[in-house]
Amino acid sequence: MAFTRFAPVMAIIAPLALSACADPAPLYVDQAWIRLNPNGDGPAAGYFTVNGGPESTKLLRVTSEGARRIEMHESIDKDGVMSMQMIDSVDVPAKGKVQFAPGGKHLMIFDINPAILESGKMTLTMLFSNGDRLIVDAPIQQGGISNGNGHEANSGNSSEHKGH
Ligand SMILES: [Cu+2]
Repeated sequence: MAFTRFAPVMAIIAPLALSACADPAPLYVDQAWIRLNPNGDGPAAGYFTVNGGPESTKLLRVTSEGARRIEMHESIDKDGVMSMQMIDSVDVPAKGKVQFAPGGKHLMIFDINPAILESGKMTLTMLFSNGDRLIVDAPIQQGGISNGNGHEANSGNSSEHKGH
């Protein structure tokens, strides 16, 4: 009796295991984080690494319910003067790595929802030209200045002090 019950289950598991072995590494995003603007209300910056899948694709857009607007930018050093320009899309080569990092490509994140700031992380949705839609949680880091940073930072500090 037991054998006849288990037999159909085994038949289902075997093909799944085979196809998992044959799959190459998929497109994925890691090392995502957000740095708040040290100047209080200015836009925050977002950084992450895109790891290319078996085929090349393009990152088209990053969105979040936690912010009003997100743009992709690239910092450029022109004769020693740093500036940045908006970029429409970013090529992600097959099996390649594309880094959004300080001093280079980055997200500019405008008007983060205060509830998201409190939660300490923001969920980003990344749309690619191959139809992939990746959802990534990015921890939010303060901009490196702990004082005079607006009420969100202050309320965070006071709740910490309650613990003492
Ligand atoms: Cu920018």
